[in-house]
Amino acid sequence: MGFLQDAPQLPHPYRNDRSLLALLDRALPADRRAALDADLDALGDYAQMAWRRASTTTRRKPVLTQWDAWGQRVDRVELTPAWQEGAAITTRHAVLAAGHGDSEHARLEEFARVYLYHLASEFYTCPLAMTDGAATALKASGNRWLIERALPHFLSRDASTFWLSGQWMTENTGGSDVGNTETVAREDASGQWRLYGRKWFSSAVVGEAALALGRPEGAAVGAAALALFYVETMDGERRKPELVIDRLKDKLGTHELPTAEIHLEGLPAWPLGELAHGVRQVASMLNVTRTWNAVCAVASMARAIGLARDYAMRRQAFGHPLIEQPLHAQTLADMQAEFEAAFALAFEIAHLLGRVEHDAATPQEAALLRLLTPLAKLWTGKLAVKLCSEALECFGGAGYIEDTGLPQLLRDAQVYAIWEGTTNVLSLDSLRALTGDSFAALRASSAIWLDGNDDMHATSAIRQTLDAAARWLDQHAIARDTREAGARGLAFTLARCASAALLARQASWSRRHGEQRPAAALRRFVGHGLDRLVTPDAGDTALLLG
Ligand code: MFK
Repeated sequence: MGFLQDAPQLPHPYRNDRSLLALLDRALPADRRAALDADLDALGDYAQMAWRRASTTTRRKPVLTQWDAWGQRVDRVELTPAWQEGAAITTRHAVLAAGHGDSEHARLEEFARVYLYHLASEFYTCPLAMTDGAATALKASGNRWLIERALPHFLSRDASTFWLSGQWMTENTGGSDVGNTETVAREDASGQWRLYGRKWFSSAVVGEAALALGRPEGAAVGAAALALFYVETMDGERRKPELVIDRLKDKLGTHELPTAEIHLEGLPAWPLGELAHGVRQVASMLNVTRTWNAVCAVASMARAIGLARDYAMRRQAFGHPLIEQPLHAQTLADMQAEFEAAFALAFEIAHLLGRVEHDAATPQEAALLRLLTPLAKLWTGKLAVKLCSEALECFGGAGYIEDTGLPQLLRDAQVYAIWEGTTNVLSLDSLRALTGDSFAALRASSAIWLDGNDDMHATSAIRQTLDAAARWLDQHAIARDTREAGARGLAFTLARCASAALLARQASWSRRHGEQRPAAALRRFVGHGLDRLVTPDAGDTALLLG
């Protein structure tokens, strides 16, 4: 019995999350903060229930049944209990609807819910993210008919009328290079557009609608000629026959999420706007789903660290609890500092998104949001893998054993760096953003966030690293290859600087309220270094790959 160990317990994800509590206390007016409490508390309860349920039941995957016993094509997908509860939890706690309220704080209030719901939902948040993105893209399109038809469903607070929407972009010819999309849009004799093609990753196949890219028949090749269409997938209780599910994917993680390969065989479709520039039209959706990605990545970090910390207080080794062992405590604190910085960045883009959408933002903040969105997505995606891996190690061998529920954290985290644009695609997107005023906006905003901060070492490290980034951008202004090869290093550097400056803002506020932890997180995070700039050497790259 010597090796019998206490299982880690999940601390209440809302009541015990000091980063979330401090953020909401700082950023929200008191009345809005108070109004949010009940939903967040309930979502925290649900997360604890889901963790206990997962620990005591055999995990299941969705099952696709393509044919019934009598030879009818049915394409029925059986879902896990968390997925079956998804619409009820989402609508009861206004997870999506909150983000489309009439306040500049709406997005922050939405993403606080998302953060708490994400892991308990078993990645039901993936189609929720796309539904949110679809709602945003529809609003941006100004297409009154589609807005009136779909938005009441997407933002419903009633499970019986709630619809999920997908985002059908990826094809086996295209992947990240969406311009290679082969799906064709044809107008039939009645003037109805119909889509024909194959979508290779569809994560909302159980939804009722989707936004899909297609090339109007006869249009030119390339991304600019693609158009963005709205489709519906159901005819009453039955899936439309023009939508065929070929199979569910067998993935490394996110097993409860039924990601499918599908065929469109003349599925009726409605263009959102002009019959071109679909990528530009879908960009507002991508920036929303990338925000979800960042917030969900920090939710995974919080879960991994929360469990590792709890376990460190229970597990005795070498005569002491792990938490009292200096190197273990150091490791956990290092993880906590990185997490707090990532948390600050992810929620800053959430809050900024709401400010921009409600015309409460300055032009500087709008430019800043355009840059911080890819930075937050790419950096939190990578960090989630690193921290979940480190957290598993904190459990020793138990972290490698499936029925502890811990390996799933790492497997699932790997997806954050891939979907919604890989680290490299997002690094190149941040270069795209830097062609505007966004770097100047980052410097000016950082100066504001650092105002009143008394950690002179952190302040000077952030300023010096931003100066170094500015020099790097100047040096590589012309040489496109070097700039692209170094884009990842630049992106990590800017993400770390922005996060540090945001932590400094939180530290100043928290110190005034008697809380020293964010200041310690800032010191530790800056101590890990901010500068990740590289000067690529094309000759060495060729030698290494030759
Ligand atoms: C639990 C968390 C939930 C998360 C949800 C998970 C859902 C998972 C499902 C998926 O994974 S869906 C697939 C995800 N796929 C991608 O994210 C695509 C990756 N590729 C890119 O992001 C490319 O950068 C992109 C296709 C968007 C653009 O590449 P292109 O074809 O080279 O386009 P181009 O010419 O650079 O840009 C076209 C226009 O869009 C330009 O505007 P203009 O036409 O006015 O010049 C760009 O400025 C604009 N644009 C591109 N990205 C933008 C943007 N505008 C604003 N924001 C952006 N991010």
